[in-house]
Amino acid sequence: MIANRGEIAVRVIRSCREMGILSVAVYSDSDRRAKHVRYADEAYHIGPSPSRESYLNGDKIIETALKCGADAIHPGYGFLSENAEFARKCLAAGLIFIGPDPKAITTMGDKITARQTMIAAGVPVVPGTQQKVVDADAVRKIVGEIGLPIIIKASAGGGGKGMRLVRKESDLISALKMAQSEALSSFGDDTVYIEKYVEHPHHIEFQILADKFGNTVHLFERECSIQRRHQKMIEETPSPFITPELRQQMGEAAVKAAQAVNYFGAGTIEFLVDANRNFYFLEMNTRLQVEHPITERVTGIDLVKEQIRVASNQPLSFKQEEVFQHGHAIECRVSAEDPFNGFMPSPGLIRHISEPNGLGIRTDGYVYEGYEIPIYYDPMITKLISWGRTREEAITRMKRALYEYKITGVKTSIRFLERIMDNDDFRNGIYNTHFIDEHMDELMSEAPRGGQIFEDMAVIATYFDYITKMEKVAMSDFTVTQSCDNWKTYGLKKNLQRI
Ligand code: MV4
Repeated sequence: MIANRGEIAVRVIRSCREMGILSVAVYSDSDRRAKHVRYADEAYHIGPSPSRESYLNGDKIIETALKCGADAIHPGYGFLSENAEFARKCLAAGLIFIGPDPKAITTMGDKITARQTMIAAGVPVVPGTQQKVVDADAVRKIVGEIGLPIIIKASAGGGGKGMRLVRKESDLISALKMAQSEALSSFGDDTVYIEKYVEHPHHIEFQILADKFGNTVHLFERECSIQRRHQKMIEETPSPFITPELRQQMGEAAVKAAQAVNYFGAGTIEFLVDANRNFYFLEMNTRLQVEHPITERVTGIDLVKEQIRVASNQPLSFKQEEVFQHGHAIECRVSAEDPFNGFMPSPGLIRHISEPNGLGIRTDGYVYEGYEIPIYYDPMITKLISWGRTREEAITRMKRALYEYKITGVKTSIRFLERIMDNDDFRNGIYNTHFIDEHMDELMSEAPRGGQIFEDMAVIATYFDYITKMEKVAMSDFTVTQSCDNWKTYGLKKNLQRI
C-alpha cells in the first residue's frame, strides 16, 4: 500500500509492478480521478480532501491496509513518511513499514539529539551548542565562544522552519524569545539550539542505502542549492562545486552518520559546505526524497526497489565498489505556480499537456489532459530529469525539454526554469543557496516571453483543425460560450451538439 498521492505514489507503484508486487492506492475525495488511483492494482477511499483527514490519518490508512490484506506500507515523502509514531503503529499492526527503524526517525527528528549523535560518531557539525538554549546567559556563553553571526534553530524543526539569523549583539535576546515562541506554535515544543551562521553555503546531500545485514553504502551527492524559500527548485549530480577528494570524505562521513543510528533503508545526509569547502552535517532525512531520480540516473540503481528489498529482509543488490557516477543528471521541479506573480499557486483544469521525451529525458509526474489539480496539496506536478555525458550536455538537453514542455489551463514554473538554464552563473556552475534571491531581477525582468501565449494559441489552433476535420464541422459551427480575461471557451452551436 502506498500511503501517498501524486507523482511519488505513481513512482513507487512502478517499481512494485517491475518486482511483481501488487499495489494498493489510497485516495481522498478530490483524488478520485488521480493517476495513482488509476495506475495501482487496487484503490481505497480514505477520507475528505484535507490531508489531516486523509493522507495524514494514519489509523485509517492502517485499518485499510489490514482490510485489503496489504503486507507493507510505503509512505513516500512528506505526509507520514517521517512520523515515528505511524511507523511504530504499522509494525504493531503486523505491517512492514518501508523505511528505517522508528528509533532512527526519532533520533534524527530531534535536531539536538542528531547533533549530539553526530559529534559522538566523529561527523563534523557546525560549531554551536550541544544542549538546548534556554536563557540569555546560555546565548551569551555560546556567542562568546563562536562569535556572531549565529542562527537559532528549533530542535523539533528542520527544512528551514523556525530559524532566526542574528548578526547584531543587541538582537540576541529578542531573537531567542521569537525563535522559542515560533518553535512552540509550529512544533508544540519551544526547544531551540544555536549554530554559527555559515555565510553563502552550498546545500549538498548524500544518498545512503543500508540493509539489515550491516551493509551501508552511499550513492554520491546531490547539489541542492537552487532553492526558493527552502523549497528546492533544481538539483544536480555530480555537484559542480566539490572536488573528488571532498566527495570521498563526505561520502565516508555520510556512511558513518547513517551507521551511528543503525540505519536501514534509504536516507539522506544533508551537509552545509562553506565557501572554503569545509563541510558540516546539517540534518538527516529518513525517507526517500523528491530528488532521488537524479541519483538513480547517474548510478543506475532503482532506489525504491532497494527500499523494498531491505524492508523484506534481503541484502542490498550491490556493493559500494560497484557504484559509479556515470555522466551528469539535473532535475527541475515543475509546479503549478505563477513565477511571474509571486509564485502564486495555480490549481485547476489541465486543458492541454504535451510532455518532453527523447534521449536522456525522464518525467516523473501524475497529471494528464482533463485532470483538475486540487487546491489541497503540494503544487509540484512533474519532475523533469535530464541526463548528459557532461554537465553541459545535461543543461542543453534540459533546455530542449523545457522548450518542448507545453501545458495550458494552469500557470507553471516552466518558463522560469528555462531562464535559469540560460543564466551564465548557473551554466558556469557558480552558485550557492542564495542564487535565486540574488538573480531574481534578471530571472523575472521581461514579461514572460511572448512565446507562452503563442504556444497556447498554436495548441488551440491545432485542436480546432483536428475537431473540424474529424467531425466534419467548420469554424462557423462554433460559438463563444464563456469569456474570461484572455480566454474564450467555444462550444458547438446548439443544433450541432451531437459530439
Ligand atoms: C544554516 C545556514 C547557515 N548556517 N545553518 C535552511 C534549511 C535548514 N535545513 C537549514 N538551513 C540553513 N541552515 C547554519 N549554521 C543556512 C541555511 C539555509 C539554507 C540551507 C540549505 C539550503 C537553502 C538554505 C537557504 C537559506 C538558509
